[in-house]
Amino acid sequence: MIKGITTIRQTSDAKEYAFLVSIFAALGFEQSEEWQNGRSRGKYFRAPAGKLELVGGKEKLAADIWIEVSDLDTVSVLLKKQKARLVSDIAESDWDSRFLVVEPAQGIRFAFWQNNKVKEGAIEGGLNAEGMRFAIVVARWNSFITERLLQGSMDALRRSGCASEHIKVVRVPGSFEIPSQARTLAGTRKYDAIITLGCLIRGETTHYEHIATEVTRGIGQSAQETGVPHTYGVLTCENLEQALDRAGLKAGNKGFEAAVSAIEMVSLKRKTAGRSGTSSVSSRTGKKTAARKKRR
Ligand code: RBF
Repeated sequence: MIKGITTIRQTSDAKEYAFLVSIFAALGFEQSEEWQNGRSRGKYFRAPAGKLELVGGKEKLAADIWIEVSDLDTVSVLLKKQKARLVSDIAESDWDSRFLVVEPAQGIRFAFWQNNKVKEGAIEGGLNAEGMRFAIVVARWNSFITERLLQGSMDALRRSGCASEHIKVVRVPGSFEIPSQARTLAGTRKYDAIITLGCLIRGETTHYEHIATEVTRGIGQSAQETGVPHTYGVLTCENLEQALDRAGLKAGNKGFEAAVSAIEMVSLKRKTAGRSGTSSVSSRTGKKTAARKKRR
């Protein structure tokens, strides 16, 4: 009998209508064609699921439309980019979630929220690097940037519990040389993951695209051939300013992020690789497994 729920908000003028449409489009909602009749127009935005929730008690609700998302941080960034008025930025709720409230038009409020609990049945890697071994391949070209990426990676590994003696840093001349060295290191089976760091700047490099493509492909190929996780911290930037941003200023440090991803991938591999897992080094002890010994 019941088929669906639609909630409608009436905007006050064409400008407000266009603004709200642009926000919901930017957030990635599935949207319909616009309908029009003599007096009005409208467009709907569809979410994968909907429900009607009744609440009792005295708590004052922050909004009457609650949109559940998988990545609240990105929603916050997108809303700010769109210059939508945030009533309150991300805060913890007392029901194991985080939420923010936005009022992009006078009197029209939405709360976006994300459940803190990992979905049941989903497997994710952890971020404890104790006992893990990493190799970091770093290009000397644009060392002003790549050394900062390296500092970021070391910082992430140490903070996550990786012992300094379990981190091997290997320098290569430029980004083009990263894949072959990564492949060599992965082949030794001494490392749980390989972190690759480099910096290509379009302004300086006539054949920028070719190098970037080759480096990316080569690193991916090494990961696939060896089954050893490789993470990608090779910046491909338009200019030095952009590179500086990504090496520790505005946009975070991509070396740090590459190291965190490496830890997560090692942990994930330990959880998901079955008996036929491609690694022939015991992920926990670093000792050769029976399968490896047999092959020799
Ligand atoms: N390596 C980088 O890591 N980043 C660069 O921006 C970069 N630009 C280059 C520009 C030219 C014209 C050339 C010839 C090389 C460049 N390289 C760069 C070095 C390259 O990755 C490699 O180390 C050398 O070509 C030696 O094989």
